[in-house]
Amino acid sequence: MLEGCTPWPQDFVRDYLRSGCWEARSLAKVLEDRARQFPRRVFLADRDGRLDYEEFDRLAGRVALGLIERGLRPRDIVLLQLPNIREFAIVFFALHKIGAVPVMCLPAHRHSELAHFAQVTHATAHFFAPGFRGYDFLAMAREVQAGAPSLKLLVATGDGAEPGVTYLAPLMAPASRAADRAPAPSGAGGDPFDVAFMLLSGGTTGVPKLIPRTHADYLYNARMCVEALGWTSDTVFLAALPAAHNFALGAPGIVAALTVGASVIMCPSTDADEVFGAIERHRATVLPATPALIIALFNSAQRTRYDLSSLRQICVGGQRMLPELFDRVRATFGGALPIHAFGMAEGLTNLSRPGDPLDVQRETQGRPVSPADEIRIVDEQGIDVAAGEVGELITRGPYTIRGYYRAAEHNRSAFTAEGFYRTGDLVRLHPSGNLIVEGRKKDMINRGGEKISAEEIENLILSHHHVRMVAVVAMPDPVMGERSCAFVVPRNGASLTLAQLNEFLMDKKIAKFKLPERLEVVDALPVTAMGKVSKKALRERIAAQLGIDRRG
Ligand code: OOB
Repeated sequence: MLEGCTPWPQDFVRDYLRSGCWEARSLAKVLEDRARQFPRRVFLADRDGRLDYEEFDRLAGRVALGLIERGLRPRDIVLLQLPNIREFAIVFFALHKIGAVPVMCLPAHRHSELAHFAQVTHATAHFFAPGFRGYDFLAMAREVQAGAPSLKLLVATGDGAEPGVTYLAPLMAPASRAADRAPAPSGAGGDPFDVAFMLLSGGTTGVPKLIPRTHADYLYNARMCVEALGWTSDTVFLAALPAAHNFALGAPGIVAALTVGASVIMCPSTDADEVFGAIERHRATVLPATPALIIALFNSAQRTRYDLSSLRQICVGGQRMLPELFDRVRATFGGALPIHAFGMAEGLTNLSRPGDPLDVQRETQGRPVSPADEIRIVDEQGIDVAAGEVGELITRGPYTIRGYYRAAEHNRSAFTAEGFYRTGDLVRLHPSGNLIVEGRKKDMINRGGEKISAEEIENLILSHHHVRMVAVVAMPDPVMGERSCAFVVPRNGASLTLAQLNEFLMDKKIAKFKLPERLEVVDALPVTAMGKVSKKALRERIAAQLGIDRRG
């Protein structure tokens, strides 16, 4: 396995191979197989049209050849930062044909995150869409490159003549018939049991952690999602949430669709009109969404203008879907079934099952997709709680990582000695065998499914010279579930406003969703009996304060 990763122990490897969880096939190989099996079936559609499996595979092959010509090599690590457009999937599979390893960056990431990923991985290339949402990604890419000498290649979507930039459009164009007949690099470049790509952790630490996922583990994860949800080659999956996120990428997502020869619609925006329009135009059957997105879609005046009757399943995850929201989804989207998706980039995916009794589907966050997933619910001492009691969910299995990339020290606390991943989620086992998420231990803000590490933002705020102490906590929000609130103790006599604080944080060039949305300036922070800052007391204080603000 790639240096810096933690392999599964040999006896587990043998078990996962023997039981058929892991197959010796890479992502590129699965694509090539599907292209042979379903050449004329649509794999991918977006605003620019449709690509069948064969065409798509050919395009990915051409791009792979072009990238090899420009110096990309097997096992190179690259930053993939593309929105939900066809190029996202084409480049993703082109990289797999080469055997290169993408880091799945979000379009929301900025210099600070990208520079960190480049520095940790020694990435050799950065893929981006120059003008996406009016932001100058090229300027950012150049700035990141200036500080990260390993980044030799900048690759932009479209066409252009900027010096030092490779453009994708010419790589996708047929060079000549002969070139297309030349053997495109095949999946041979990717060892099925080695790292295929790196996802990013929601984050509880000072800097985001990288999550190495192998071909075999991810394909198994995706296949089990397909099985749990009963997808077939007729499934039409609409990716409107960022495709680089595990939820839309494979759990269940684009890679899950690929395993059964289904179709994927790439939708670059979560704007209600765009999402509804894409559902209607492509007769989408499955929509993954966060509760925040579902609420925004409900609230859109446009909803009744579109024909949404093709929808069969609405997978809701990233945050807990309350039973009331489940009911509204059922009542509103003409017969589509809400599915709870309680997953994590580290691996474990829990889904509710269409065949379960309705009250179980409504009230629980589903159960693991694989019988080989081991889950335990433990107390502070690591001892299993009594059936039905709340405790921390810990897990290991054939698609849950054994360690973050190059993070030996953090891994010692994030995993148990037996290799269980400590999810930080507080759950309870329902008599049906499904899980109910009751809360979490980890120090993170879950803003509409986007995760913000309190520690990361606190460290940045502490570098402001007006700040003596800080604690960032979640405050309740009816749409986003949570938003972040910073409690600041200023230095003697200093003052600070939210606008000043956020201007300071924007200078640090971080993703915008991480900015605090409220600032409370206080004289002191409450502490626990152990002398630690009591975030619980702060969460309660801000929740009470918001209750007062909203009422009056
Ligand atoms: C998904 O993945 P991540 O890595 O962004 O975040 C994982 C964390 C979980 O540990 C949990 O705290 C929370 O997000 N979460 C949920 C949830 N789904 C995720 N909490 C309550 N209910 C749910 N349904 O968010 C993710 C990955 C794959 C599929 C779906 C979500």
